[in-house]
Amino acid sequence: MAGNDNTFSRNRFSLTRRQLLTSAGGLAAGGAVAAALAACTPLASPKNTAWTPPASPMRFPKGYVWGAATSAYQVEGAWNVDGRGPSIWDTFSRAGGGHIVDGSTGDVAADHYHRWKGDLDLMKELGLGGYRFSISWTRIQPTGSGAVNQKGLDFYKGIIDGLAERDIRPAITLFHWDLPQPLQDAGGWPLRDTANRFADYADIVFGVFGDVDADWFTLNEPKTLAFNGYWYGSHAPGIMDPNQAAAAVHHQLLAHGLTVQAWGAHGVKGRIGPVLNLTPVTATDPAAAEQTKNVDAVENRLFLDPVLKGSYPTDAIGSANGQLPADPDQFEALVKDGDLSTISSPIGVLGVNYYGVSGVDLNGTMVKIHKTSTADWEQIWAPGLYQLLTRITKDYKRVPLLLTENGIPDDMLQNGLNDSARISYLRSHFQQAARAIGDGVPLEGHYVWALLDNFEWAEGYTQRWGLVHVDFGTQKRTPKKSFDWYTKVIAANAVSPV
Ligand code: GCO
Repeated sequence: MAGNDNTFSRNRFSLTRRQLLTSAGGLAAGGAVAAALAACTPLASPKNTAWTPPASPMRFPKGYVWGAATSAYQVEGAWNVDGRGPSIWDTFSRAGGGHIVDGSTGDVAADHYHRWKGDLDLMKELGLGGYRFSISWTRIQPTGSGAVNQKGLDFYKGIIDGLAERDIRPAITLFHWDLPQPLQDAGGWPLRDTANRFADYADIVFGVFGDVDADWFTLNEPKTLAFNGYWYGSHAPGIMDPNQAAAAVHHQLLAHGLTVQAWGAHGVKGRIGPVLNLTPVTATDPAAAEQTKNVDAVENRLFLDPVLKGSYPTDAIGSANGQLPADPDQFEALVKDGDLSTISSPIGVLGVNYYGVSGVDLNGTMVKIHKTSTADWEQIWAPGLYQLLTRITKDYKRVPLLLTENGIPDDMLQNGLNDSARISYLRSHFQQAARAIGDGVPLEGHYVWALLDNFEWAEGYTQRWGLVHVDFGTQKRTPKKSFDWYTKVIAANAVSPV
């Protein structure tokens, strides 16, 4: 396990972390990053940069789902209550050693486990059409296999029924990174059997909730778990091995495919798909085209191609600049006959998490080309959303899209509740979403990350992403200014220019 208390290791796909891993110079490469930052200019196409929003409000199609999202470990707390078993995030956060910047854990988080009724009322007040949450595997199967914990099922039944009473459509994610610890002890996602264990767990959930008309999501951001968890070591389980990361990619995708099949076999209502975080990338130097193509393969096509085309890109894994530096032969050996047809089982919806763009330099390092939010990996560039949505629609078979996450943490310079930076961010991204719909993208909804301030993984409680402020001492909820603004957007089903 890595003892990560330096600034590099906390980032999701930080320029520094990537530089550290891909350059022989290691830490000394910091100077090169600074030089790249100083030298680079955005090369986004004029079509993307020239567009300006119309002076009148942009309207959304009838039935467009305005949502907000959370995930189990980040909000629930109650880590050892009612039979819940330990996940890799309990182990990772409780281990100390600088894994979490403020030394915190998700033991209590936003105490949503005990306060969910009030939180559902807040959603109603906001006017949400959809709420995306995740089910904690270890509440349902405390050890990740075998016995089912009825109290865990009851908790989610309460939420599902509560949403129905308030006329809010559930978007249910089966897995948001909280792998049962016993399964990690057995090898975790680099082990093929974990995909089968996941399919068994999904089978239990579908058996109980098969009549719930929802947008079902298999796994959240398999990329982040594989890379941050098994390559950079900055997230649970804190491993630093690109070969394990590559294996974790394949086995999570296999788990996704098996789950889509289980969903079909149960005749579950609604539709199902994965949630992928995707990132448009741009060369910062005309000579960096190949490197940029490699980074695009690692960041985007490694996930989109198997799910939507039934094949892996050939340029994602290898030793060239910008590639995932795992052994391509070892990776190929993991992919058994039939795996790709399982992974590409037809889906009814694709969840897309959008947090921004990145430049790529000659080293194949992801570098900064736009201002970041308080989260240093998040380069804010709303036209990138349009670029991404139109690209998915053009390059892949047509599938309904939901933006399953999009948001920023509070600006350090703004006092908590007066979050006008979040309003500007959301406005510009809603506008680009409307623009994409106007150009024929089948985008059907937009979930803001997040409903509540919560446990932001390795950043602990130092970044607040919520529409609702949470005082973690008293658990008092206070809507921020963005909450009121979003209420008006939802009521009008339109986003105004100012
Ligand atoms: C992710 C996760 C969320 C994060 C959010 C902000 O996309 O990383 O789905 O759990 O909290 O993205 O980093």
